Amino acid sequence: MKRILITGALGQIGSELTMKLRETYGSDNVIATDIKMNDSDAVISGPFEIVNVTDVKNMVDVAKKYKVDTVMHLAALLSATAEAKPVFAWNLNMGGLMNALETARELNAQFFTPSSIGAFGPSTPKDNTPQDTIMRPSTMYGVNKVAGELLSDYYFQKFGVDTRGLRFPGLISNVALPGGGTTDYAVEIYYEAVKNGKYTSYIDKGTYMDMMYMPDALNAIVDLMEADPAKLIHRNAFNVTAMSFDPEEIAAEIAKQIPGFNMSYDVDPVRQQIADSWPNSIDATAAKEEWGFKAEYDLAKMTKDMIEKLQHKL
Ligand code: AKB
Repeated sequence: MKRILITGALGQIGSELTMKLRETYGSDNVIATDIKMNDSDAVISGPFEIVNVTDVKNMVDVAKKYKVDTVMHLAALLSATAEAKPVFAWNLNMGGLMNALETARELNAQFFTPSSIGAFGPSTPKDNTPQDTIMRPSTMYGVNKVAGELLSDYYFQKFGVDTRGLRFPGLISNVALPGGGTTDYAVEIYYEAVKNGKYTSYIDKGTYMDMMYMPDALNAIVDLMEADPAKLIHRNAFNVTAMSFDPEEIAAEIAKQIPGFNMSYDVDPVRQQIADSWPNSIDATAAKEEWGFKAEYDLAKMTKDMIEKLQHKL
């Protein structure tokens, strides 16, 4: 049985991961933390603490209080926000990661943190991007993610911390909204389709990016953390993906469920440039071979589920 501390527990991944881990390992064994508090399920369904990830003492004290054996560090700025506030992003993303790794080292805990397709850059092969390839990102977020992968490897090699990570594509969910990402359009489009029957995309047609539905992302985290360490060659971090589409393809799929759905474009140059620097599609073979990664949702199955859930919720 694990005893897990999660940072960024009220974010897009954290809100759902907290609930999934509480179902799997028991409510009292999952300590949700964030910089703020609200009345969401992640706060009321088990232990919750305010933790500022830039304060290592704060994080270590909470980890010791609950005697955790696993740290899952999710608190970070996403790509578009990081591009707008690069110095703040460096301090939060790298400082927070360093503190979380130190917490794991001090408690001899297993460690997870997400990397991203943002770790790749313009000189990376764009199609079927390999696990091991050129990584020279052109965004602050990407620089943080590559450095984070290397730092996590360093903590494994130097201090024996059991660090593991995933290069997530855009994650699509219907519980908590993402904020400040480049792939967020693929979440917003569902909300706008259900509410108003139309959407104006800030990403241009023909721009392909990898995506994954949140249930597959949560399963991937649990499966990777449970994987036999002897079989892991890569650790930080594995390419994972479930689909790759452009705005036209997701719009066409939504139109099958919401007839008359209308898509227009008002391209945001900053986020478009970020998207253009990322792969069209990545290769998840290493994750499949080393720990059995699989995704159940393709674009059609995800779209059906998203629309059904949002029609109940909105
Ligand atoms: C973003 O768009 O910044 C994130 C990501 C792909 O890492 N969703």
